[in-house]
Amino acid sequence: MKTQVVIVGAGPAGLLLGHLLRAEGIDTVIVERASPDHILGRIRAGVLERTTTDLMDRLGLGARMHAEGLPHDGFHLADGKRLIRIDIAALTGRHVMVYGQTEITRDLMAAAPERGLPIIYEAADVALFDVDGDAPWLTYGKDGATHRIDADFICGCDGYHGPSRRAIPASVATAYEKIYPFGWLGILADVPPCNHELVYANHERGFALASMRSSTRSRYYIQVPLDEKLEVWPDDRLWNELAIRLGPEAAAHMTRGPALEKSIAPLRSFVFEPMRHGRLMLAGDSAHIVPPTGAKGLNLAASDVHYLSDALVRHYKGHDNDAIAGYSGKALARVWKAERFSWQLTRLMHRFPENDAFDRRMQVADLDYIASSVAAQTMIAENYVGLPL
Ligand code: FAS
Ligand code: PHB
Repeated sequence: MKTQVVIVGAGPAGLLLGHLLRAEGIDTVIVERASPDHILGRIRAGVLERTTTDLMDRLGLGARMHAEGLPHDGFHLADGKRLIRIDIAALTGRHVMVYGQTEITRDLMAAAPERGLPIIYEAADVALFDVDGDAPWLTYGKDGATHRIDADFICGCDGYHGPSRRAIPASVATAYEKIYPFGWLGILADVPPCNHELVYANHERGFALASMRSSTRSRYYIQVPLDEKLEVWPDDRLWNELAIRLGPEAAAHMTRGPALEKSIAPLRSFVFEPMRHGRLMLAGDSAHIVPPTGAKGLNLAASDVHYLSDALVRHYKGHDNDAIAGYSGKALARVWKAERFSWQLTRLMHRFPENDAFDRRMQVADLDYIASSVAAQTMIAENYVGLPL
């Protein structure tokens, strides 16, 4: 098969990019390892920046998001005693949209057939070739045969564990990584949220987050040791711990219920440079990972795709090759600012094993300062809603 752009990965980055290119008449194929059900079974992000919702609107695929999503004008930081509201609407003039990544993925997958965006699911052993030439190609296995796709460009949207990043020679690449000494244990339950907005809590016992997917479905997280096993967290123990860590105000309104899903995710900060090598471009988690504390992961994938689709359209429509050459630098400038915010909020809100009493007092003083300073709250708010593109 020959096409203009072949995309590896049908997560949010690959699906958004594929739709944006097809909307401009650029021939595009997506090659995805998993089945649609497996992709939709992954519970991930929940908070969308305007960057992401604007892309869905630009594609004319935002109707369900606006009908079922929850616009939020603020969120809370908690220190075990009180809630500190960050009024993002008053401080930035913007809001965020609470609408699960699963639903974004569902909307994009459903629209692919009618928009001429072929997605090859259950494609095994994807391998990339000649990415530094001007005729890259890839192979994959399906139905007992090996298939080849030749393209002008390959876009690696295959997440942290995909093959695309590894097709860039180590001699030209630099990877930056910080692995946090804890993970997040998440629970999804069909119970109403304990608060109408998100609550990020730093408690003596550790971090907790009260989030949601709708007015009847809640998503909660607690910080757990890296080697924690799900088996030691039956639902009752988890609900009790959430009530303690989120503080009395949130706990008073907490409804308990059986877990629909429970999982532990490790936390890391990771950036891979460059995000382009020859005719291979990386977007989303294939190039960077943030701890979910700042709700940036999915939204960074969207901003990468905003820049990358623009560069590819300029290449094909305006014969402007500078845009392709400039993609990596442009995307990384925004990536590093989101990495900073996510790292800063993670340090502020979590208990690190090496933290001593002084470190704890610094966190408490930090939260106290934020509670009293519009400037401090504005810094947090403008990063949370998403910095300008
Ligand atoms: P994705 O990982 O979503 O998609 C990559 C796609 O490539 C997948 O469908 C995968 O099957 C496919 N693929 C991989 N290898 C392949 C191969 N060899 N061949 C073909 N296809 C291949 N972000 C937040 O903002 N908030 C959160 O709460 C949050 N929670 C998260 C929890 C977990 C457990 C994880 C892993 C991530 C979480 N994230 C969160 C971040 C997450 O939302 C990502 O930022 C987002 O999925 C990025 O989208 P993609 O870049 O498309 O990568
Ligand atoms: C979620 O709802 O899954 C969520 C929300 C905000 C975050 C992380 C996760 O910062």
